Amino acid sequence: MTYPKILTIQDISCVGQCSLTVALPIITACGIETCVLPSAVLSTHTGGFTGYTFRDLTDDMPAIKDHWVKEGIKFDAIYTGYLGSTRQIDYVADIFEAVGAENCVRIVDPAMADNGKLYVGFDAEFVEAMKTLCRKADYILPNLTEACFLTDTEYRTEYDRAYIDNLLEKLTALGCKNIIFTGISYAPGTSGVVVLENGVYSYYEHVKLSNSCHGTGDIYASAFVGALVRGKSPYEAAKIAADYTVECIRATAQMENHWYGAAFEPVLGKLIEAVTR
Ligand code: PXL
Repeated sequence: MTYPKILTIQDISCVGQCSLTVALPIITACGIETCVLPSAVLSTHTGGFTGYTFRDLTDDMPAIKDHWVKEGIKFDAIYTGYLGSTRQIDYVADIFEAVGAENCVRIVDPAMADNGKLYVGFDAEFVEAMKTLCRKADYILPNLTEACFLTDTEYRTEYDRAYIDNLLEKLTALGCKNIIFTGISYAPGTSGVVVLENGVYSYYEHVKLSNSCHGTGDIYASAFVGALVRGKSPYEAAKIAADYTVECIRATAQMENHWYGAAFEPVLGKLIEAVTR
């Protein structure tokens, strides 16, 4: 059995079922050694809580990288999510170069926006820096809002295939290689994921549940990374991640007052089954 080692760089939101508290268990459950570099520590995520603490860890990054280089530590994949500052993006680009093993797969989730808006704390300068990181990735996983910010395109809630194709063309022109474009709905009651692999378009449609949950982008990206690193094709990994995310949203709908995240734990078994099949 191959035993890949990956590095994920994103924040620790101590409470809130997102970023590292989602990525670490999900990727680990896929049978992959998962190393972490926390970009920041927050008491909760920023989507709906107020008064949260925020400890930016940007200044710790160069020394952590230097230590890994000294130890000869290399990763088979590097996956980035929510990053704590614009300056941090330069350090992450450096980490991509310094500790990527031969054939290292670099996956960037440009986690910075949803529902037409940037998350609290992000600005145009951050978006510009994120464009440069996306160019360095083998896979990016934007939602519709993030794709619009990355391409300076107007965000629409109603759209057609031509609108999505235009976004894909602009992302490709920006230098993005393979694009896993989540939450794309062409018909009422359904949603789906567009996979643009080496310029070839495919689409996996799935049911759209009425309750949307915070943090599903992180669940999706983590499951995609887990399946991809386990050797699934990009399309198969995109499908596995979509089916798993739908199960998480369904499980959350059974719960009262669970507004801040999605219950990914009770259905982890289904993901393990899908990646090991
Ligand atoms: O799920 C994305 C995310 C990650 N980390 C923090 C966030 C968010 C979204 O709001 O606030 C801290």
